[in-house]
Amino acid sequence: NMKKQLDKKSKFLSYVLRHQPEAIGITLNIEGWVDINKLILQANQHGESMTRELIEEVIKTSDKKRFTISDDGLKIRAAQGHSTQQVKINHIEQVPPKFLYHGTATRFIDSIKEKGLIASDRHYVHLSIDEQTANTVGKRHGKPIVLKVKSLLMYQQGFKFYLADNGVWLTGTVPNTFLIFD
Ligand code: HQG
Repeated sequence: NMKKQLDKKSKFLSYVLRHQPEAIGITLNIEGWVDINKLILQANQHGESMTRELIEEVIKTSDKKRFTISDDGLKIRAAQGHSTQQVKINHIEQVPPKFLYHGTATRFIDSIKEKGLIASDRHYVHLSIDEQTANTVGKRHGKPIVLKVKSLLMYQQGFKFYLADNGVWLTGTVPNTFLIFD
C-alpha cells in the first residue's frame, strides 16, 4: 500500500541523505544539500525507483519533516540526524528553553548515568521539546524512558545548542550532571 511504500522511500532518503550518500554515488555539500534531479537519477540507477512526486509525497506526509527542499526547489537535504562526514551543517545557535527532553531505552540508563549523553555515530545528541516526543524517540530503542535535561543551565555554562529545520534540538554532549533521571 501507499503508506508502506512512502515509509520505505523515507527510509531510503534518510539512508542516503544522512549516512551513506556514496551508496548511490552522490556527494552532499557541506550543508547537506544535493541536487534533486541528480539524487533521482542516481537512485534509479542503483535500483531504487524514485521520482520528484514520490519525494514530495514523502515530505508532505511525514510527521517529522525529516527533509527540507531548498527555496529554489532544486535541492534537498536531511534536516538533522547525519552521520556522514561529508556534511557539517552550520546550524544557527539558539538559546534553549529551561528544560529539553531526551528519550532513550531503559537498557542504556546505567551507561548514561556514568557517561552522560553522547552522540556516538551521529554528529549531535538529539533533544526533544516535550516529553511526549521524547517518549516516541525512546521507543525506537526498547522500553522508553525520558530524561529531563537542564538545557538553559548548560547554555549559561557555555554549551552550544542548535535548532534543526524540523524542530529537533541538537547539542554536542550532555554531561550527567545536567540530567534528571526520575
Ligand atoms: C543512546 C530519530 C549508552 C541514546 C529521532 C540513544 C531523533 C547512550 C542512542 C533522531 C549514551 C543513540 C535521533 C550513553 C546516548 N550510553 N547509550 N552514554 N548516550 N545514548 O538513534 O536520539 O526518525 O543515534 O539515548 O526522532 O535515539 O531518524 O539517537 O538511544 O530525532 O528521523 O544512544 O532519530 O529521528 O540512538 O534519535 P540514535 P536518538 P528519525
